[in-house]
Amino acid sequence: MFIQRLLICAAVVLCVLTCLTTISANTTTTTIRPHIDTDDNEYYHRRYNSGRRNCDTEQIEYRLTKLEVQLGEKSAHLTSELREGNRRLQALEIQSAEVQTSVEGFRNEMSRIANFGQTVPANYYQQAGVDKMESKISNLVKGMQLVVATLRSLNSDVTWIKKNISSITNATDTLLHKYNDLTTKQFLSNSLIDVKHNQLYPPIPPNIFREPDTSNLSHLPRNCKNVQENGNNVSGIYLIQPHQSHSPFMVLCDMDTKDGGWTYIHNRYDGSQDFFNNWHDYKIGFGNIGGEFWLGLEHIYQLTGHEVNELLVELVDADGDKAYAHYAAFSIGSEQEGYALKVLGGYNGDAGDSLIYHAGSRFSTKDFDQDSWVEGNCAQAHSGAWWYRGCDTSNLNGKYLSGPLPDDFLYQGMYWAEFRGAQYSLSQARMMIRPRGPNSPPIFPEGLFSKGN
Ligand SMILES: [Ca+2]
Repeated sequence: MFIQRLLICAAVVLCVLTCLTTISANTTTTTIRPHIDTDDNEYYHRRYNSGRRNCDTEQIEYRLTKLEVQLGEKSAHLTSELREGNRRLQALEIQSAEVQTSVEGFRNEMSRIANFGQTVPANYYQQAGVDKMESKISNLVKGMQLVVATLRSLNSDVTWIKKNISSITNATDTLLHKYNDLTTKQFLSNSLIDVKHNQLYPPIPPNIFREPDTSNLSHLPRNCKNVQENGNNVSGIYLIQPHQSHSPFMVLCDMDTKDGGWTYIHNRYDGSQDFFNNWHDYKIGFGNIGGEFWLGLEHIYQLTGHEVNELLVELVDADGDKAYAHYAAFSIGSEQEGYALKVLGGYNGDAGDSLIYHAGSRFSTKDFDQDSWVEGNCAQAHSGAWWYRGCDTSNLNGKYLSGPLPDDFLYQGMYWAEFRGAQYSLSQARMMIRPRGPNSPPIFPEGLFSKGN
């Protein structure tokens, strides 16, 4: 009996071991293979039918294994579904944002259309098809989407520009602050003129100035008026010596015009003399006293620097028509003062006043720029030498061309703006001076100093 029971237990143990071995092998297979198909069932049935062991646990293990496989399948499927769901969710979020934007644009556009509808005739919508309207609305929504995108971009640009403006404002403030410490271009230009002048003409020490030696004064006339006063009433060339001159020199005197006694300082009538000369020539004078000439700035200063003179300018155009400009007061400064036109006033005449613009200006030549034109040299630009300012309304030492000029010769000729203009070259010009006398016209207009009385 015991042996029989022992054999039964041994058979059961053997059966269990066999089943465990089978389950182990089967589990490995199902883990690798994703599906338990019909062949597998047949395989298990064959193993089950062909086995001589009848064990219920085999079926249980089979079902557990099948459930495990199915569970794995479901898990993999759910994972895949979860990933797909996430992907769709992200896509939906994007689409949602786009739709929201479109809706906003659509609302705005509908509002605009509604407003527009109030202004159109009632039969407008009847005439226009619904499809057409929908198409239009669709296009408008797309347009609005584009506008919204553009606005966002613009907003970004505006932010960037604001930052730049802020930066520029700060930089400008800094520059303005520094600008107060800078000298102006005009100041530098004037300083340069003074430096150039001082290099050419160093200031004279005070102890060099001396009173004229009256004990050794020349008995020569001091000017043409003095010649006339000495009884010479014939126009011509005379030898004179102003008090301020260390040596005598020849001058041309006019004893006929306006009571005579005029000393020529400038004479042109045929273009035989070149007047486009340098500073040294204009200082000491050039040309032929018996023909065309410039008396010289130093001589003019000797004649006018210590007593106020009258100035008479006489002009003749290419047709022989004459005009004159008379100034009751005329005087120029010394070489140290740049031979500036220091005194000028009391104009009368029929040529017009084309010199008063130059009052106070220094004399400039092509090689010595003392004008107030910062960027250039008037003497070079207008082919002359004059009391240029910035630049001129007269240019009597300009080119001798005689008559009307082409456009590119504007300001180039021997011209007097008030008489024939600046695009013209006169045929004759002369400038004469004479010390003021008791019969000279008043320097200032009558009543100028009597207004307060
Ligand atoms: Ca200049």
